[in-house]
Amino acid sequence: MKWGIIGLPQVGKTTLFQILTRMRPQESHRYGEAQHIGVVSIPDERLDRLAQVVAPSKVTHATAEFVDVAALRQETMKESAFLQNLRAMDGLVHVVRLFHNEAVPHVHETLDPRRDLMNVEADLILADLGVIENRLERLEKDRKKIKSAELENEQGLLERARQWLESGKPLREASGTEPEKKQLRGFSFLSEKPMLVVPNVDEEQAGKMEEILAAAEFAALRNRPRTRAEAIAGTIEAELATLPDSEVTEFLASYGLTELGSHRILRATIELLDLITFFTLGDKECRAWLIPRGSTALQAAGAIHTDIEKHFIRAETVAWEQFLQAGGWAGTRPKGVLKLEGKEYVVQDGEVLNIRHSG
Ligand SMILES: Nc1nc2c(ncn2[C@@H]2O[C@H](COP(=O)(O)OP(=O)(O)OP(=O)(O)O)[C@@H](O)[C@H]2O)c(=O)[nH]1
Ligand SMILES: [Mg+2]
Repeated sequence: MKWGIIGLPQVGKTTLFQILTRMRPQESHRYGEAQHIGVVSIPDERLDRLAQVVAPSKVTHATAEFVDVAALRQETMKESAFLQNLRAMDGLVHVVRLFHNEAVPHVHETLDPRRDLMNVEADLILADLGVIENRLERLEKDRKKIKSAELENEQGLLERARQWLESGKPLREASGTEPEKKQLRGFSFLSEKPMLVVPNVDEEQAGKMEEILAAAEFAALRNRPRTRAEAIAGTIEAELATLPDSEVTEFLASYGLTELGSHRILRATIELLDLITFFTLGDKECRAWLIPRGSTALQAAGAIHTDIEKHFIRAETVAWEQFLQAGGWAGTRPKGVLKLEGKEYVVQDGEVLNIRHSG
């Protein structure tokens, strides 16, 4: 799971990166000039509780990767390296400035989240239109040389996508058949990626996230497919990221907050990509894994290791609560809560899996 943090200059992208990764940018890897990459361990209380029962040598949470890319500007949107980098992301986090700070001028001088949202979306759409134009030109040439239904289909699909984009709508909201969507995904269009909008608000607004998200420009996002909004108060959360865990709850409460912004954002990214979690619980390692919803037991095995997938025999499954109630693996057997499933079994969120395999 790889997310690119995008937005206009000076809106709090690097601040959000620090909040999520608890890294100061100079500590993180540098790729190119203004880009930071960080891996975030995704908190999951279920795994923590399961691990208490199993007491393994190691507990491994699922992870997400966040990339703090350079600001979207006219110039950067023309750099192919910049665009290529964005195309490699699974989703985009768009930080929108709502905070007041005299010391930090806004590129467009005034605070106007609706305008900023539209401008950034327009940039993504334009970049996609560029890709489509190029591809259509090529197709035109190829079709003069060879007659092929496949090329004809692709041309039709791209022309429809172009029309959609020209009406000002992002591809993530376009409808289409599964094969069409899959074919479009092959182009890694920017406006096709799931989008998490993150309004970055003033300290005084920290306790009023609900009200902020209810404002017209953000409420409108709610009904859009594969789009979410989750606000943060950048300066507060950045300060929190430096505190020991024991002090976090109290600090949050003093601002009227109940949960870390990073937790809310991580949850939203998982939901946007429609992922579910399953657990493997061994004496050596207890671990959480993310897989697409609807994945089979065989695919879950493949997420762990291709060898386990190849030599799959059966999967023993048990819901995480039942595992806790049983007090561990030994307890699951007499209680009869363990189910034996085959390759085609569809894994459910929060299940504990023990994959039996040969070799
Ligand atoms: N008051 C206030 N200032 C903030 C907030 N978030 C960020 N800032 C300040 O705004 C400035 C820009 O923040 P960054 O996180 O560096 O913004 P950025 O989007 O990464 O900026 P560029 O990478 O230069 O485009 C810094 O001086 C931050 O301290 C916030 O929530 N409130
Ligand atoms: Mg930055």
